[in-house]
Amino acid sequence: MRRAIGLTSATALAAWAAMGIHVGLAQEPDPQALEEHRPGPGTTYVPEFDVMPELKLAQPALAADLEALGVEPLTTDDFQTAQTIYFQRCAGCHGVLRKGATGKALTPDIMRENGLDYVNAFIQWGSPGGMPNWGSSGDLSPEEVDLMTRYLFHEPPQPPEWGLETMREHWRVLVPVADRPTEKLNDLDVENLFSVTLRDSGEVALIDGSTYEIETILPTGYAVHISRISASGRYLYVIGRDALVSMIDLWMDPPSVVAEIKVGIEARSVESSKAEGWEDTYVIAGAYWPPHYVITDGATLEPLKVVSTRGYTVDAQEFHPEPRVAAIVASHHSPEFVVNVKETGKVLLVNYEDLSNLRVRDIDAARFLHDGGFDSTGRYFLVAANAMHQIVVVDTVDGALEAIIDTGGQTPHPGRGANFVHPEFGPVWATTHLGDWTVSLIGTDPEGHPDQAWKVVQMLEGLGGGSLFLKTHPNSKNLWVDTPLNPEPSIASSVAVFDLDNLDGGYEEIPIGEWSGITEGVRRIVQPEYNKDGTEVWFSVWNAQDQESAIVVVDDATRTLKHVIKDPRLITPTGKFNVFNTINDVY
Ligand code: DHE
Repeated sequence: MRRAIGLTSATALAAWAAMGIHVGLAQEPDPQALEEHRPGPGTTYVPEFDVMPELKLAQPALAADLEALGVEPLTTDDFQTAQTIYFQRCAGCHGVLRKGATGKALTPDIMRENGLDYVNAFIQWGSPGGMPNWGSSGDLSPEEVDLMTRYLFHEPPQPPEWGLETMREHWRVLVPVADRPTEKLNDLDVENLFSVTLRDSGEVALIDGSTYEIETILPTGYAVHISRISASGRYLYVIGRDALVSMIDLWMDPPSVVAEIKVGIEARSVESSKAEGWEDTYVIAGAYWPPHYVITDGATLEPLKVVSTRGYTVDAQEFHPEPRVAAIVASHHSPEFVVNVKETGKVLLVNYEDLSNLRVRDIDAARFLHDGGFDSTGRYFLVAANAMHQIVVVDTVDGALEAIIDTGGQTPHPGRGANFVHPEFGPVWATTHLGDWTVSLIGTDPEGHPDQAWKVVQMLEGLGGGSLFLKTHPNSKNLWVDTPLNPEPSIASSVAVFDLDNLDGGYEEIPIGEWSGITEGVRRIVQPEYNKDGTEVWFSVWNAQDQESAIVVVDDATRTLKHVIKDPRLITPTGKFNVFNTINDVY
């Protein structure tokens, strides 16, 4: 018989009280405390392992004394269900191997020290440290809370590694280089093409920036995360969450996938070499699992070099078994990729001149690096250490840490950020925040404006928390900021726009969701992206898979609706990448 885990037992209440939460006479936390622990944008916007839940991982052997501890063994079905829930909800913070990341380590030895009821209370009620209240919020049923409690007392399953040989087995050249066109065969204005992620259908749409026509829709990996373009502008590389990199030849008529490689099990980043003399030579992809990056041939995606990111954290200098690769960018100045490693907090400058004698400059930054972009000169790379509420600045010319800045807001999330010249403080780079309504402007000109360099020179107040991306363009006087994860639907479906000449004047709220003409769904508005000339800004209206979505094109100068792109094939559009702006890091 399974032992019921009593949440109102003395142990559970002690656990809750130990977390510093008021426990009322009814033996349940008061509603206000509970509300503070609801999963919010900050706690739910963490890596989800979408592909791993599907894996049939071997169930580790059972510890002999588990039953004596009151933990009923898991059946094979229970194990698979718990594994799915764990990878979807927990692994992002606690790690695939449960050794801890932004969340605490959850290994069976620690569970045993805490005891069954304590662990159960944690999952049920959450904690002031940021653990969401999965049970009392209704996200997990009582049976699932019980199941997850028991799961944590079992050894974690070990997902497979993914070496060069496995990669080669998952590498396909669909159109060999010799069979590809020697000149552009289509009449597309490639520089003003947009590559649009159709998240839930596992495709990208290529949309003409002038006619708004969907030129083609191509099958890719699942939920492509980003698109990057080779320096020549010919090849488009996309990476799915399932770590499948697809290489699209934009010279073909229509543009087609010419090569594919699966570089691991879970991934988010891909980039192409951009330095002079190295245009289109290499592609790099970074994985969440296994924790590594891979350099491939730029024309065929043949895997050439796999490098693990396992190692020691920047602060405590403790070993971390699964440091995920977050943002990767290519330096335009030198033959280097800038690789950001989340859990160790290191920025790696990977010099690709000699892959057999790889030179990697290992820069101590801050933990949990996520997303970022260059300043307007392309010399400095700015990346969010989001859980530390900091921005790290790396000088890619000197190859050294330049600064670590407290942004003043909660959980910076810049995307690639936004560069413009502030009327008072000179060149700045902006980040929005996931955890509050602020936008921070950081001075980026150490020579011309030394007093402002690497300082937050101004903070703007936007629509609300749950903001992910912001964008401007050198030809624009606007700064657009989205709020797709705000819990209030009217805010999630609107954006804020600031006048760069009058930043103190506050924002104008633009109801993009309403402009789309779509009446169903939350209509989350995500990721502003400019056309090549900087005269239009495009927004995704991101609804659920079975609901209508769209792309809304706004005239930048007048801030008025210009066009709505609707098509039944536009399923869950999220990221959009204009070819010219992406190659040249214009943002
Ligand atoms: Fe992203 C960029 C990781 C959720 C849309 N996202 C990035 C980057 C990383 C990352 C590491 C930087 C890549 C680079 O520059 O090389 N994203 C993650 C996560 O771990 C997270 C939090 C959860 C997950 O499991 O993936 C996550 N991201 C999302 C979403 O839910 C979004 C809104 C929709 C989606 O498609 O999944 C989303 N992420 C994006 C977009 C970019 C991005 C559109 C690129 C923005 C840009 O302008 O460069």
